[in-house]
Amino acid sequence: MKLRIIAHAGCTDGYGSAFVVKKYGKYLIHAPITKDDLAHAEILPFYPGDVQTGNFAFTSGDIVVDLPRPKSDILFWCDHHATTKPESGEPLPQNNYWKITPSCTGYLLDLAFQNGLNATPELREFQKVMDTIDAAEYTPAEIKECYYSPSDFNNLTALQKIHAIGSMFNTRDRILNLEIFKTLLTARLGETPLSSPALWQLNPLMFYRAQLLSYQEWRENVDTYLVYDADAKCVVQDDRKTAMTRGVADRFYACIKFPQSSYNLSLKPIDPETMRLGLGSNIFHKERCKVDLGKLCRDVGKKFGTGAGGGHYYVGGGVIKTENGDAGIEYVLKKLKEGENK
Ligand SMILES: [Mn+2]
Repeated sequence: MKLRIIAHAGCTDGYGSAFVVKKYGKYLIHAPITKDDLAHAEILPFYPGDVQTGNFAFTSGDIVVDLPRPKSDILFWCDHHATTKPESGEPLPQNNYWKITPSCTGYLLDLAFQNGLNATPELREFQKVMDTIDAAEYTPAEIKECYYSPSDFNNLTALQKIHAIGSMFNTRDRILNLEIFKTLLTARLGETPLSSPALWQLNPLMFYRAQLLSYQEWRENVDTYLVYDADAKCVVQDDRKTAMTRGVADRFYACIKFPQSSYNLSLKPIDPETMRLGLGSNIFHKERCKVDLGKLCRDVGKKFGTGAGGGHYYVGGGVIKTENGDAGIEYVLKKLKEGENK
């Protein structure tokens, strides 16, 4: 059977999810598929909007993970985003899974464990760090370890190792990122990415060293225009205010620089017509988050874009039209302020 694994592009959890279905699919997919089918599955990195717009023709051999559920029948679907919750009353068909969990990778591993996969210490460790990364459950010390230079590159923790792998498909070149994402999943897979020889031969440390320098460069540039809106308790990063974006975005910098904040909002031009709006809560103070940010982003995508938007309670994103940039920011800040006064 011709299989395709369609996973969340540019996302470490998307990568981890694709890894788990490819390696342990026989514990997950109830269908007559062989090890060979899985080993030869084509890898397609997609963004959530690619599924939501409905322009892609899915087939009955498609495995979709960490992404919204396609409208047509596919082989297997698993997701953990609040905004992709299936309508209530509609029972999910076989091989379809949805639940709010810290990471989709961790959810898939739990399903595989239930079906007889032996939960080895390495698999457990992989699951734990994927949950930390995707649910942003880092301690401030872990953020320092993963986003600033580690004291010892030769003795990375499991968390740092996964960051090093993620750095390979988070360069400034989108096409290269997609190619690396596919290549990492096409090579022979070890027990987990932490110990896959083919992957570590590609020298993730080289990418990670560069990424950490790129984070630093980005932080220095963003310092010139990152502002704090005290009324909305929100840090605002409007990339239209910089002539040139430099380095690679450190998505938790706002929480480090403005510890008093509850939220952070970013607006990034994608092309002349569209911009990406990202919204997150302060990861060290999630208790301050009074608004369902995934839902708000879904509204924003519908109201100011062409419909792409969603996420989790504590973090979300969406695509808006360039001409709606100011209105999108204003709307979000207004909703955050209303949340404070509720
Ligand atoms: Mn995820």
